Amino acid sequence: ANMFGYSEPNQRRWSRRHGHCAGKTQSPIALHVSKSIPLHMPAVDMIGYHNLLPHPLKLVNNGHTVSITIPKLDDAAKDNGEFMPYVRGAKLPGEFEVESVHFHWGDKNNRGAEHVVNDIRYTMEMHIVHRNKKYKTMSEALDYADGGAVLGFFFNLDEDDNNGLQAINRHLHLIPDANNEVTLNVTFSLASIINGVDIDKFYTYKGSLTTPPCSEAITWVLYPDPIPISPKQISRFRQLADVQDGALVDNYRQLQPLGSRRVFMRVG
Ligand code: BO1
Ligand code: ZN
Repeated sequence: ANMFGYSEPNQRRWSRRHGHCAGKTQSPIALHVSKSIPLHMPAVDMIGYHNLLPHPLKLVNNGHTVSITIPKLDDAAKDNGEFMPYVRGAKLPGEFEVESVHFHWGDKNNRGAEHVVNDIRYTMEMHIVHRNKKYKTMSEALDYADGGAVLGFFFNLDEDDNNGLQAINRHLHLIPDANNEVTLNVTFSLASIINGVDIDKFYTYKGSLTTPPCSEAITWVLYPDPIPISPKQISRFRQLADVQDGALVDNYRQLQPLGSRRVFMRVG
């Protein structure tokens, strides 16, 4: 089983079983406007982000995070003209189809996000995980530097509920323990969750999965403009249980060295 823990001593042991976790291009990192290279590049094209996601959507507590797994389209759906949402543009090396969505959050409001933006550690970070269309499966894609793209979004506390997030949030009580899953009967769009974010403003760099196997296969795109989440909504995440029946909180990896990499920031 892919067991791993987020305590500091546990994170230091990840590379024993997963050698890539000790690599030189790991994620997450600290992002700074003053340390980034301004670049004229197109924004990310998010194609089909307004479409309702295909059925049956599954919401899973896997003990490390809450993940929305998006089913592959069958031939009938494809014949019907349906397609998976995908992204291209910016510095993405190809077209990337959406695979899943998951979250990283804290036990306290001042932590939870994986990337740190201009010295701010936000309350939560959402990852929309995509696979390069030239690879058939995510596990195949993770063997290649151009295999994956993750769009990262940050959340900060606001008194009002975030309506877009409610489609997920109101089902969290149905998956209290590790390995619980529920099929969502209501569907929703990716655009509804990121509604309001300025998608023209982002950082991008080459990095890795932030969990074992830490594959160095990811083009990261991070949107610094945070999305609101209410105290009640974040408390639902914090009430979930992890693999060892403790609270599933602080599921974020320590910052990794930038090394010789460069971070780019879009300028119009
Ligand atoms: S993250 O976005 O860097 N936190 C991240 C971390 C781990 C994965 C994805 C994103 N894991 C992979 C699994 C695959 C699975 C895929 C899509 O997620 O290794 O087996 O297909 O859900
Ligand atoms: Zn993640």
